[in-house]
Amino acid sequence: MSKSLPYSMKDVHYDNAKFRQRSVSQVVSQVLLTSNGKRDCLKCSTGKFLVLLMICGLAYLVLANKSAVHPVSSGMAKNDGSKEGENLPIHGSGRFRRFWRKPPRLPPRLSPDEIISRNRSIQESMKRKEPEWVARQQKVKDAFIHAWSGYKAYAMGYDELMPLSRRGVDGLGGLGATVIDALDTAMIMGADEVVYEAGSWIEKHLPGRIEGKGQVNLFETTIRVLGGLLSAYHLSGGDQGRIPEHKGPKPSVYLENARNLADRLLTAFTASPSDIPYSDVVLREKSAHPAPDGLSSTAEAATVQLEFNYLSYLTGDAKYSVEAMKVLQHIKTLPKVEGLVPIYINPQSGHFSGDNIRLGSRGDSYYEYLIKVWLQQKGTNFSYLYDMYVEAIKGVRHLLVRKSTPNGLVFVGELPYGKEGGFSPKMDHLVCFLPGTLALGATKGLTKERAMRENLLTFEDMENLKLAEDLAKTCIEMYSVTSSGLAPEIAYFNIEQGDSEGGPNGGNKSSKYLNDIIIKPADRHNLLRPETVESLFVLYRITGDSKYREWGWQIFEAFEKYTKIDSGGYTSLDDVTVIPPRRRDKMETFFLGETLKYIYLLFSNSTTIPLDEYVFNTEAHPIPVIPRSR
Ligand code: DMJ
Repeated sequence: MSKSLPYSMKDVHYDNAKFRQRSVSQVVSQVLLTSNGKRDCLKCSTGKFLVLLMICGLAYLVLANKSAVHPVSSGMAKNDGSKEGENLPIHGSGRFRRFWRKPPRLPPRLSPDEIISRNRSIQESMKRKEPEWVARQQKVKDAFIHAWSGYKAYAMGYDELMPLSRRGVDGLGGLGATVIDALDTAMIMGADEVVYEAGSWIEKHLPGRIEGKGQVNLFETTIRVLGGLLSAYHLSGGDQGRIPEHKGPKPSVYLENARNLADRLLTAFTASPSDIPYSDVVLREKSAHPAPDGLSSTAEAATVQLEFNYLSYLTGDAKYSVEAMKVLQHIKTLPKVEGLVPIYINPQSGHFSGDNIRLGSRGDSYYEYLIKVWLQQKGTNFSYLYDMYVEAIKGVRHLLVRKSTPNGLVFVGELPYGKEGGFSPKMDHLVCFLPGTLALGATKGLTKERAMRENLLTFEDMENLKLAEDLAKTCIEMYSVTSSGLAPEIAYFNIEQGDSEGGPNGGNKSSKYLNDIIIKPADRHNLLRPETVESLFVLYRITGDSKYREWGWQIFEAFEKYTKIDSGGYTSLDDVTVIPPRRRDKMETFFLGETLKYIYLLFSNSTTIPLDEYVFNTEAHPIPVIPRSR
């Protein structure tokens, strides 16, 4: 398989930004050497000589023009901290140094294409007035209340609802995961009754569950339950959050439960002989053990730090943060493949296991937390996380990003046998978290406009933002390509020249990408996952482009049409390529915790959970950025 299509600068239309970073000499020679005469001229040595002569002549003219360079006044020099000796007039060889030195980097500007598309978006959103988005947002809130009503009627206190058989099931250890995952969504939406019901259940039942339940998975329990409790504590005003008025118990109830739970989860770290925690904890015994195959998922071990750090901040007890951060400090020291890591790690040895590299299951949120933990700890000494993130994304672009044929969708594939093995054009829906993470990493939560105005974006940031937008488009096409308008769990992308397998049976025949996206029979299910709407939300906040809102609405409508159950709740599907799609009888907790929350926020204004003040944990629980002063 060809490896000749890495996603790199040549695919990015930011010539404007590239150009603005070049020195005068580079610009002059580029102009000369890219003119029409280039080919003919360079064929003969006289031509080459003439071109050189022109460059030298131009250089001389520029230098002659700049011969009188005035020093800055010493007063100013002191103000900006420079030494007096540095302010001597520039003479002789100094002129040359000045000439060859790169000019100060100017802020990248929007390309003409971007300006046109932005203006179009603004006009479109003017057409669709804000009240319409408010009405749509209300529909999302109604959907949330419908989901909750099914859960409350048939599964209250269970982890998940089985909406078709109208009963509950404990798939996550029995802590009532849906109650806790849904709570902060209800707070954000102002669904007071749900806040009251969920809050009261937590106050009454959760302490007993934490003390009495058996085995839970460290990662799932941290991101859903611990994350949900911490966010509820903050949003209910526990640490002067933004929504001080709420129904339900005192905020301290959430923090006490969080602490009690985390004290037990900590055994996963302390029982392990390395810095990598065991995957499972037995809550009532306060003990921990490895998974049956002895391995931890890399993403799981590296996706608990936001939650443990915030708990340490709130309680003043450093032990949670210390244990969790050891994982990332340890992974920093391990050999990687251009910043990319295998999806398994051995808690006995502390080393990676196998060569399988992917940004889908078991790999995904490792990359997400590198940048988010750094953002959470802004201003402190965690710059190694930012460096790891930057290196990893370079690796993603170089080794994993390709374009499909015939229509050039940009996608992220896998290296199941490492860098030396073959490339697999497989992309899990889970990878659709990446556009949002890339956009966040580029602007650090600011709008693109502001980041550009303040000259905060490097060329690489621009490149990552462009990749984010391309990947978001691919993710939305994974929905549009099926008959139901809902994405499959996994898609393969056509990278062969010539005919493909002809797209999914029962695919949406109006999709231009039928030949680019292949959906295998075993991968046609949909678990109501949030990753695409998560990225649409982040990209909308950052770019202001209303197409992301329109795409989110399309997805919401498809959920409404095919997954809503009249008696209450929404269900996962078995096959998104047939109409009507076969149904699966499960409402995952993240449908309330993440999917509906992100769609709701997509239609909200940017002051609701601003992206430069909060980081969302991987289960969409907003956690405030830790203030610098403490
Ligand atoms: C969620 O539990 C989290 O987003 C996790 O990081 C990945 N999988 C699910 C949602 O799909």
